[in-house]
Amino acid sequence: MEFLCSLASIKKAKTVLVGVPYDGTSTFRPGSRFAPASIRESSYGLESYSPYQDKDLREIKFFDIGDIPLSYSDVQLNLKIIESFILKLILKRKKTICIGGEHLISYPIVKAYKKKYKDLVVIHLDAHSDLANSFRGEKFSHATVMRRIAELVGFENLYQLGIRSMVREDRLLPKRKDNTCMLNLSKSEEYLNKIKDKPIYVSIDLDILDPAYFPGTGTPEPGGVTFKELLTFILLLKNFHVIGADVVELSPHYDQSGVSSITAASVIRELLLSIND
Ligand SMILES: [Mn+2]
Repeated sequence: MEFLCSLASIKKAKTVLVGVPYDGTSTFRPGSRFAPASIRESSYGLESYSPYQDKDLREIKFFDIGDIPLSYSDVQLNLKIIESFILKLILKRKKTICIGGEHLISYPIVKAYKKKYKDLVVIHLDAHSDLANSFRGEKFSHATVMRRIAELVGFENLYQLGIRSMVREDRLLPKRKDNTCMLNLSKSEEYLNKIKDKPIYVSIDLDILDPAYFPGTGTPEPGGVTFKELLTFILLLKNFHVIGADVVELSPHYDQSGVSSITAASVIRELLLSIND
């Protein structure tokens, strides 16, 4: 099953939706590997028209390519598979929106983008800073992913929004005082205006949302933003040069109501409509 209103082929698509069903390093509560299928299914409960943007999915050209075939046991192998899959799409001049999976998937994706865009900037929305140098002995984990990404693009090119779970030492890392908006999304516009001439990659960990709106996730954290606050951020993106994005960390089975999957599908609909041009 493909996402609502996907084109039948990749040829004319500007944006490609890619499922990355990997949760191999999830420590607390795994299950995000089930997110891509759940989001696609939930997309059929939505209308294709967005009243927020006065745009319709039928008016834009995107293609849902399905899931990347992955191994479940070998982290490094999976990172390589994801990177080369995404790089091929970038070289075909496609934007990608990847559906996780856990947050570690952002690392190989950003690595692929960095090969084409030397001045790449990453905007990271999350409840968690994900800045640990290693986590339970592992360098590559959902809890270290932004540290690895910062090493790739430079701390000065990593902006973080909505962070409300971290260790004090994270604040001492380079540029964290200037480039981190704690607790909410209030600095979105300020940050975007600083980087308006640069290619921007956006990584959205859905646990930025308050668990009241989004309980279906592995590491829920109280005190989050509302869906409308996240939407305001997504709508801003249409004025900037966003070259790719990911939406990660839905674990559908922790929300029996199914609202979390529908929320994730809504976020993807709005992202598709906002960044497709
Ligand atoms: Mn998180």
